[in-house]
Amino acid sequence: RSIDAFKIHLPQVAVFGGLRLALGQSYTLRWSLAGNISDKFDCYPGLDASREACEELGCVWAEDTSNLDVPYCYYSSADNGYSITELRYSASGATANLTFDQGSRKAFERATPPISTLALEVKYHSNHLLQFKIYDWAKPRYEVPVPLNLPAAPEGSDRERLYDLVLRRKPFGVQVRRRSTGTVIWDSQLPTFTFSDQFLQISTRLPSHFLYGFGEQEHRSFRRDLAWHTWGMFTRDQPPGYKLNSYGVHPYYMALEEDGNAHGVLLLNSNAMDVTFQPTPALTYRTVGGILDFYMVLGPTPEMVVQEYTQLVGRPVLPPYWALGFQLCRYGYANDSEIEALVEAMKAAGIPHDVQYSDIDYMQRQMDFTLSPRFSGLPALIEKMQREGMRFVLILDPAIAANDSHYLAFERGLQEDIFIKWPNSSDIVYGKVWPDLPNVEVNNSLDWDTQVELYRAYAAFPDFFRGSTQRWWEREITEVYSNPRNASLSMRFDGIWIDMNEPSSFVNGAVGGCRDRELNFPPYLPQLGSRSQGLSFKTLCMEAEQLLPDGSPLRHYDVHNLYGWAQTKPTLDTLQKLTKERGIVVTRSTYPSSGRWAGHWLGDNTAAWDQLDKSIIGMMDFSLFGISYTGADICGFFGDSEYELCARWMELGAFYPYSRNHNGNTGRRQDPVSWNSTFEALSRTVLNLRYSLLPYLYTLMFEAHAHGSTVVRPLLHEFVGDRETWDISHQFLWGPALLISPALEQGIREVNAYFPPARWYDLHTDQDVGFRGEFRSLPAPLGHINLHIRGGYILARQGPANTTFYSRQNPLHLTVALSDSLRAQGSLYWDDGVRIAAYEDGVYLLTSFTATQNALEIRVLHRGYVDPNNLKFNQVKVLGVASAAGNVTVTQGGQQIASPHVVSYDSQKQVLDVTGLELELGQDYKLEWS
Ligand code: MIG
Repeated sequence: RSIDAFKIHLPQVAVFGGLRLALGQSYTLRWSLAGNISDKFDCYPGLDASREACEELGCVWAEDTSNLDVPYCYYSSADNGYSITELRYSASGATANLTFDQGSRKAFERATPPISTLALEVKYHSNHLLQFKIYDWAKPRYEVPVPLNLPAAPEGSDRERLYDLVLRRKPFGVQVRRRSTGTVIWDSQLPTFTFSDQFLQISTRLPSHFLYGFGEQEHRSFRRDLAWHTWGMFTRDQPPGYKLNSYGVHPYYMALEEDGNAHGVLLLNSNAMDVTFQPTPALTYRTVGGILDFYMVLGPTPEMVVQEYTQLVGRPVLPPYWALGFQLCRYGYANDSEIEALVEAMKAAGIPHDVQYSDIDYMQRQMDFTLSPRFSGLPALIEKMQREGMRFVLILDPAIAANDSHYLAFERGLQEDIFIKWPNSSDIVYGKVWPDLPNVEVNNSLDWDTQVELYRAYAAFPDFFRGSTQRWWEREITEVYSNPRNASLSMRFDGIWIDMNEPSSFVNGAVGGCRDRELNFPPYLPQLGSRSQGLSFKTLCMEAEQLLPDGSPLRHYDVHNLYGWAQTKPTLDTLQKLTKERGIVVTRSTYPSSGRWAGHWLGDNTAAWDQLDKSIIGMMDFSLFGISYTGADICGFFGDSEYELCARWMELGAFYPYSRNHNGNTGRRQDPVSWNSTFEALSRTVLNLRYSLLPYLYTLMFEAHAHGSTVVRPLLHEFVGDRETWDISHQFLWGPALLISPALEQGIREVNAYFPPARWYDLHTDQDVGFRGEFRSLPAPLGHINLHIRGGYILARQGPANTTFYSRQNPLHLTVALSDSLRAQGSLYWDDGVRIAAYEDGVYLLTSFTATQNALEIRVLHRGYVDPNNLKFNQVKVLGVASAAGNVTVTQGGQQIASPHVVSYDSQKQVLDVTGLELELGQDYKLEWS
């Protein structure tokens, strides 16, 4: 029944009277908001609307000059023209038909006729996972060929499901409620819903204003701003910039409900799309093809949402241990001697340096699988570095030069029919990327388009969906690793960096242009920028044809967003086959599930202060997407870095999981040995600190891989009960236990940091900070990054060294940070650092640590690996011990053992420090003190 609200004299209070709700009965109250501008759904998105055009669509025109972002043209009624027929519920979901009432065409439906009958399928996959899918009832349409891990048969039970589904018949809508609270987390019964061949639109009301995720886009705060913004999603070679859609696509969000429960929603669609946020709160997806295939996970905690999402799309790869070391790269090294000199200088300065790269400079005319004469010493240099414990990563681009008559990679690609062609044609779609024509002298002073025209070769694009392409790719890479024609050219790389795989092209569409207007300029062009170029801006024509392994054709239009995704797994497979080690692939373009095989750097940022906090937000976004090995180019890619900026960036970058200083080819040098000795010292200090924490970081990487937890962890993931954390963008955690509060602005020597409600210890001084649940200004002189350990946790640490090859042989130690209740726990995952599938094969060691105020227990949970270096814990430091402690005894299996150690207690710091211990890794121990 419905009642009216009446307003009393208090502003913004609605009172509902005369209710008569009987105690002991359940009710839901729902009320409508009259004339609320935030309730307007845009009826004329992305175009230049006018009153006439709007009214012709059957919508309402109202110019709102108070806020230019509010749509002028909006839907006037709730109807969307679709209604449910043939509804059938089953124990594990529902099916229905959606029928369109041709009489009710409005808005986009006038231009693009809606499909008259749609099929709706709802599946309760498990207690926390729900799928609903809307597609053409009569005719198969393109569906995303990315495999998800779905239970073969529905799991869980009706009784324990976290959600309830309500289907609204007319107008059609899906509502999902969290059963425990009644909160409606999804409600698409809205006028926007429509489904035509090239325009699919669906909106949902959101349960709160706390929305996170969607990518890859630069945005200003971790929490998305719902004040009328539209964000495009289409993979593009687009350096980070506000509101621009960059390299990858993740149509995935996490939302918090008002009570802190969290859920995640994936739209499995790979067409060009955009999403509009509005303060209703609501959002609207608009995509130009495919179907609407939604997956919802119900947490209920933010961390569980990531675990459930990565269970669905696949868990993040476990990088080799060395990949957690510091890495150096630049575009524009002149020759191998320059790299060698850099490596020597880093060594001489004693700055940790595990991984060195070469960018496309090593190639001849920027052609894959070739070696420039300027880099003829590279094969030997790589091996020399490896003998010293370092690792080397090479870059590869997808586009293959097509103008050389004797370029093997192209010839063999032709033979094996691997390149993307025009539809129904045997002609290759040629673009242009980096490969240069033979016999040209490049004049860099010419403008870009002229250079592309004069110097760049035609380039063909391998279609990584095909089995033939995967085999070709493997063979070409193998011949770089072991050159069958000249063994001395073999380059024994340890990792592969795949760039330009959006795919990027320097001509729009193809040399000579595209042919199919409908596909390159669909009736609705998502808000991606560069309207005049349509979808083929900086990439291939949308009509270009790709093939699935079974030979069925796909339009680039549908699979554009999957180009980098399709290249990633074959690259990792090849790398592992060659090196027989885990290795790393770092990819620029990603899609849901890319994290299973690769890490991601955040692309061509600029050497500017505003990029520091953007990198934190970017990494936190990718944590939600299940890609945990991430980081930005430290000190900035474009432009000249500057001393203080680069110094602060080294401090922050030391806490990127993927810690690489990478530079564009025009800026000044920015590696740690390019400044002065103070800079070197600062880099050394912060990287040594990073290295000392690598056992903890590696354990987090393992947990992400095994259980899907996050590594770079937003504060709200640990403290969702504290609403202050829902808005924190400038600090992050490593796992549950280490709070990182970097300095992000020029000239500042203090950082205003938030301390969530827990006990916190300064990592540098071991002291309890003595405050919580508030912002505090902390000293942050240059060279100092604020780091705090959370009470209740134990960090495994290890002495640093110039490379992880050596640091892995150093003694281990434990930092035990006691909680308020004087307890702490932690764990250490350890394996040989490189073995493929070490965890899956059980060839690892997992040790747990549990402490109280007078005891520490070290217990091996899984003993599948024995470290050859005879590693020992030689120090245990306990923070927060309030009264004098001493008299340490060590027992094993209940028997006290003689064990060397020295005890000290600092009453001012409240730290018990036990040194000189010799506790073997892989053994159980109990330490007790009085
Ligand atoms: O068109 O390989 O993002 O890291 O240094 C630029 C040269 C191509 C873009 C990558 C960047 C890399 C650069 N590449």
